[in-house]
This record gives sequence, structure tokens and C-alpha cells, in this order.
Amino acid sequence: MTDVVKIYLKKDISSINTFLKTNTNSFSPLVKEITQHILLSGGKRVRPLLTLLCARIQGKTKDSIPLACSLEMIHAASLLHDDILDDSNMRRKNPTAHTIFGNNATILAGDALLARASRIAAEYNNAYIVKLFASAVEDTASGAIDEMYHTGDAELTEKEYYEIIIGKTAKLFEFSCRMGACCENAPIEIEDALGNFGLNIGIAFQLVDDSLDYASSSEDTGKPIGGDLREGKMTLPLILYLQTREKSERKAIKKAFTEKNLSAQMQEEIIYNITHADFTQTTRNTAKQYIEKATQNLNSIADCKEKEILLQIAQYVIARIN
Ligand code: GRG
Repeated sequence: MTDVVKIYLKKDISSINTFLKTNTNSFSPLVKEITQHILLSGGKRVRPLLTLLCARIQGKTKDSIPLACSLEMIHAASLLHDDILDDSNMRRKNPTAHTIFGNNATILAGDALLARASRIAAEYNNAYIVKLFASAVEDTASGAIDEMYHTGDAELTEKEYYEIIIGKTAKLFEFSCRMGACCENAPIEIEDALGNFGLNIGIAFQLVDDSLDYASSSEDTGKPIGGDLREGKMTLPLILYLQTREKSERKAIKKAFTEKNLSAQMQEEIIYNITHADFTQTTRNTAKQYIEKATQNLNSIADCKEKEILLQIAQYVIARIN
């Protein structure tokens, strides 16, 4: 990103951080501690920035910071819940909330955060925004359940994989853009163009995430390498690798996933093969194709500073290393 863009976004990130801190201060002590643990621990703020930019493309009549923050709150609640489901100990180089506060309190704090987020969205007095907000939560949760259902499914197809990542990740990106547009009453064609842009960068974002899980050091990601494999998560690098193996080997891996006894040696071998056969790079290249689609989605939007920054965010999504 250029320095001009960084300076533009720095101001917004600072406003987002201030709102999140101030707003969560009013929770009861334990909910406040848990929600601030996740919200104030250095997230990239991609989703709320998309909301702000998509609102400003259309106009500047409303304060879109609270709405943008409601999307970051959905994201944060999903992370609180996700780390419990995955039994993850580290996020953003910090211990996860449930390892400090326990599962029960963390689940309920996530629920409180979701409820707070929906209240903030409702305060715009726009039923369509509330409908989009509800769809974002529903799609994210449904995608996560689909993913859970297919844990260890060594026969998962690429089509099924895309359905999962669209639900668990890309839809929230889509709705972050749509809700920004709606905040300024954008015509449906503009909302759709921005929504499709969000959907495509969301798919690319998850593809890069899935590639980084195999290819990036935990120094960069703050998470241990190969975590998805250990959890039996079927992501594109693993699906591409399995496509090159005999059915008997796929069956053996599926059995090991089901019995939760994928040996350390097997894990190392799979990770080695995936990185050395460049399935991580193929996954990144696929992400690039989605970024190209996203770029085209903005063709119908008139040139302006916000559009330029959205295009730079799209490039950042495929360049990122954490
Ligand atoms: C509470 C809405 C809700 C859902 C619960 C567990 C669950 C259902 C959903 C999990 C969805 C999930 C965690 C998808 C992964 C999305 C993803 C790529 C997260 C990482 O996003 P970044 O890199 O994180 O933007 P930072 O740390 O920058 O905020």
C-alpha cells in the first residue's frame, strides 16, 4: 500500500479502535475483559475498513464508524467461538480468550458481543441493514458448521470447499461492503457491485489464509504451522495434494483423521509434500484470480479516492504474509 493510503487508513483505524474500546467499556466486568481481549489485540480491521470505504463511495451523510465496528464485532465473536471449536491456544501471538477465561464465559461473551453489534446496526433505523446484518451472522455460523461436518473428510471436493469458505469467511466481507453501501442508501447496482467485490476478496482472503497455514512461519501468523492439518480441516492445499494420491492413501488419511491419530511423521510428510509440490503457491495463484474478479467488479464504480483504496486493499489481500 502507498504511504498516502496508509495515512488515510491510519486515521480510520484509530477511530475504529476508539469506538470499540469505548463501546465495550459499558459491558459488565468479565464480558468487558473478554471482549476487549479479542477486540483490542491487534486485528487488521479489514472488514470495518471495507464498510467505511463503501459508505463513502456513495456519500458522506452518516457516521459509518459504529456500523463498521458492528462488523468487526461479528468477526471478533466468531473468533472467540472458533478458537474454542478448534481448541486453539494462540491468536495474534496472544493466548486465546478461552485459555484465560474458560470456555463457558468466552462463549457467552461472544454472544453478548453479537447482541451488542446487532443493537448498534439497528440504531441506524434501517430494516434492510438489520436484515443484512442477520444474514452475515447466519451465513458465517452456517459455513462454520458445514466446515465442522466435513472435518477429516479426505473426499471433500473443491466445490464443497468453496461453499464452506464462502459461508464462513467471504459472506462477512460481502456484507461488510453491502452494509456500507446501504448506510448511504446506494442504488442496488452499486450495492451489488460492492457486494460482489467483497465476496471475491473474501474468497481470496480465505485462500491466502489456508495457504499461509502451511507455508508461513508462526513468527508471521502468530499460530503454529500446519494447524489446519492437525485439526483435520480440509483446505485447498490439502485437497490439491490428496487429488494426486492413490485412493488407498486418501482412505488411510481419512481413517487417521477419523480416529484422531494422524501421526507426527505423517503430518510432517504431508506438510513437506504440500509445500514442496507448490500447492501453497497454487492456492495463492487461485486467490489472485479472485482478486482479478474483484477488481473487475469495481468497473462500474466511478473513479474516486475510496475506489482507489479498495483496489489497494484487494492487492494487499494477496500480498499479505500474516
Ligand atoms: C458468532 C457469527 C458467529 C459465528 C460462530 C465459529 C464460527 C461460528 C465461525 C468461524 C468463522 C471464522 C473464524 C472464519 C475464519 C475467518 C478468518 C480468515 C479469520 C481471520 O481473519 P483476519 O486475518 O483476522 O482478518 P484479524 O486477526 O486480522 O482480525
